[in-house]
Amino acid sequence: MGKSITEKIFEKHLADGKMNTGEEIGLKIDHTLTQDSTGTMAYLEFEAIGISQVKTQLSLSFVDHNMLQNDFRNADDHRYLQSVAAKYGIVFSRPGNGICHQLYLERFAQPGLTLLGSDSHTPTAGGMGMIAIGAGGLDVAAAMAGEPFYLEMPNVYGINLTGKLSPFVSAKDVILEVLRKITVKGGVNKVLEYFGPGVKTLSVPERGTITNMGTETGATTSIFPSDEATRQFLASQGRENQWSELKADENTQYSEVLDIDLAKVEPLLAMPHSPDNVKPISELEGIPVDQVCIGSCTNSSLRDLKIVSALLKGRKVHENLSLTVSAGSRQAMENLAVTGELEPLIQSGARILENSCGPCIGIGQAPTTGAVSLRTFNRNFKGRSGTQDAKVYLVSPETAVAAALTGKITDPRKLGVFPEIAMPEKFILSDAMFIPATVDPNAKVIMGPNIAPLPQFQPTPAQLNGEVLLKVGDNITTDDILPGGTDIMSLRSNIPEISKYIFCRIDANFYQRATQKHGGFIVGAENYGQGSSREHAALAPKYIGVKAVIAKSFARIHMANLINFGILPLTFAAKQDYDNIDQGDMLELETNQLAENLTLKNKTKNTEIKVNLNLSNQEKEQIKAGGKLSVIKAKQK
Ligand code: MIC
Ligand code: SF4
Repeated sequence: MGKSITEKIFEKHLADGKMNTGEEIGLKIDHTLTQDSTGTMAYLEFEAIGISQVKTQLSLSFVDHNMLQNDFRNADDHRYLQSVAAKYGIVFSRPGNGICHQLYLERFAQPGLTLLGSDSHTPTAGGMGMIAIGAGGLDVAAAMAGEPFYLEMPNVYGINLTGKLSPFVSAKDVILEVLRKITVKGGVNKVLEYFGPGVKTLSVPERGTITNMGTETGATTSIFPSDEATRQFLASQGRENQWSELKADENTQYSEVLDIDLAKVEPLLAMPHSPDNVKPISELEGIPVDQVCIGSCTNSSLRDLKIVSALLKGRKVHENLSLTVSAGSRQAMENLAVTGELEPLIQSGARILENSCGPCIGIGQAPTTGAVSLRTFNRNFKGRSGTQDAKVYLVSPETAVAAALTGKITDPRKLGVFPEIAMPEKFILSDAMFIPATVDPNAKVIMGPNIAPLPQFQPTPAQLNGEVLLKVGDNITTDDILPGGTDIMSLRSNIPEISKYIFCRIDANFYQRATQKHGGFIVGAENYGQGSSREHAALAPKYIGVKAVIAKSFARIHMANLINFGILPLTFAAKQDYDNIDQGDMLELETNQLAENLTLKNKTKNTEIKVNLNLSNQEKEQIKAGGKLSVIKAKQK
């Protein structure tokens, strides 16, 4: 049987285990990346491991999320990150340089390598033919210390692309089509591997849009072959020597295959409040729009900005609507400026924002009350924009411009002739905002007053007792557990303070109740913890005494984060038992050496519920120790 690209890269990087689907394997990690809002914690953890420099080929630290400097906190975090980078051999991307995934794709991604990033959209680099995986900060810290990254060997799910996209239909519509078909949990424990004759019609940044948002299916990662288009992109970035060809063998057997004829893909939108709530534009045309935001790690490449510029040229943004544009990188912005393509944006009335995540994570540009906001981003969870009752739709750049010009949801194919855009053979390279890696044992790490010490946890006791502090439904996101937005995100390096906001948008009294009861249990349903990689959504609950989460199923990264901090991720043996447990019930669990089948006593209802705990031996060791950090520390000694 032939091998998929995924298997080929996994095989080359296999550090532990056997590549049998569902079994735990350890992968050697070549590159790591962090961004500021997960990075401060990752580097506090890395420092706690106690080694003198990173052991990876390349580690990068980006600042792109917490960009507002309303007070000292974010600025202090940036300074901390820069000082850590200078000490331990990490490349530092200065604030203002751009969004980690876009910058990484342009300047560092290389076919055949592995990347672990403390951000869930790290799979963007799969567009370059890499295995790029999102993980919690502690897993990235461990990888920087040379530890393999452990994961369940995923199924390799093939997506066969044929045909060619029609004018005004773009890569975003392709991934929305995938989401429409497989939903926000259809990718769990799978790598989405693209193949087929349609692949060559897509450039690397377009592939990056698709692999970026593969994250929304819950996939471990997504990957494209490395081919002539990859070579061309690397050449345009002055990195042709880093190219190598990568393709699946002819007779590869994927676990399943999804066929997509690119010629048949239409402009699509993901309706509020889930990325898989996808509808064709024909069903939604005419809805008045209040805001349009173009950018984010999904749609901010030079290709996307050029299309936006060409479509806006000579036209004005509708007077009832605000249009924002944020480039993914300084490089994209500079290349747009030198060809005169920035000017049409300015003249149209677009509000040009900094090269950063910005409105995507509620850092500025919150929509008006009840607004309809069309965004080229990847997530539209309720409240994520900063306005609880805003209705956020996810769209392509082409659909975004059509709405910006007409003031309502409009099929972009009505904009006339699709403009030709020319991509540069050689980009103007703009690397001045990267500070190269240095190792200086004497360098001082500078910590501001908002950076609190890492909490220490006790080993997990043999019996867990407590109340069900909260019962929630399906698809609870990490934004629900610990929201984004300016105020809360400035507390990312301060666990005692940020823990006050756990579940604050779902239940304003949660923190008070949980701390009064000295912690307890959370009950979730399907796909608990979908969305981001933020380990704070596990670390902060642990800090206030959450002992276990009992759910019907978990999202991959969040489950790993729970284990990393010693919270038991239990699944109902029979899903209907979800109905036999209520908020306020008193529970008791004999952890029984963390066996696979456990019995949960519901003391309030006087019943017993069977639950499962699927942990590898090393995960058991970590849970017993009260978290992964002490286990890694001991190993490094
Ligand atoms: C997101 O898009 O939700 C974030 C903000 O980029 C997160 C990381 C974080 O919470 O800091 C992610 O996707 O992992
Ligand atoms: Fe930033 Fe949004 Fe991408 Fe997250 S999804 S990395 S917040 S641009």
